[in-house]
Amino acid sequence: MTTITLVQGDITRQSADAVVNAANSSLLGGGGVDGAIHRRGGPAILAECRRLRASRYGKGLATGRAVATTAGELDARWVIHTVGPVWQGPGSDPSLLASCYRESLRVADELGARTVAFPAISTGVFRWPMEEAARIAVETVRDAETAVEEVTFVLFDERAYEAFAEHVG
Ligand code: AR6
Repeated sequence: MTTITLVQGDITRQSADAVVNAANSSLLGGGGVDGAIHRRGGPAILAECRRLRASRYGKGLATGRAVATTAGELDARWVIHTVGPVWQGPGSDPSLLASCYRESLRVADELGARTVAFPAISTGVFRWPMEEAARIAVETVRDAETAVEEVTFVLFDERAYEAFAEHVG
């Protein structure tokens, strides 16, 4: 059983075996969580992302997929980069958002990570409504077959925290 914990705060201050980054397919950085992780984690993360782009991920990382790098100076062993889907309006297919959580946990299992911190993927720049994104995140983690013992959702503000709390009993 995976324990689900909620924390309000900055994911770059979280200790975990693996911290998940809400990246984009370029893997070369951006704003939001991505910018914060690269800033605090230092240049080793970007250097490894560039190597991934020069090798296995020449076309970038597809939406819904995940890949790991060093966590640089973060208090973690790995950053798992995943690419959330951009909200396309009502009726948007939630399967790629669910896939981000499932694939990140699959990568965590491959690495042997037992504790994983997630942000609320796609709920910032990618505009996914928080309430629905929270439900998808919690249900997907709850249903995942994984050896990860603790998943911590690190929510930036109170609204996000409350949205996740609705689904974590
Ligand atoms: N810690 C925890 N949560 C945070 C932090 C932080 N330091 N900073 C922002 N959030 P976003 P996305 C929250 O935009 O929607 C980037 O440019 C934020 O309030 O980081 O998946 C990438 O390069 C929101 O609730 O990710 C991509 O291009 C949530 O984290 C694109 O944004 C996710 O917001 C990805 O967009």
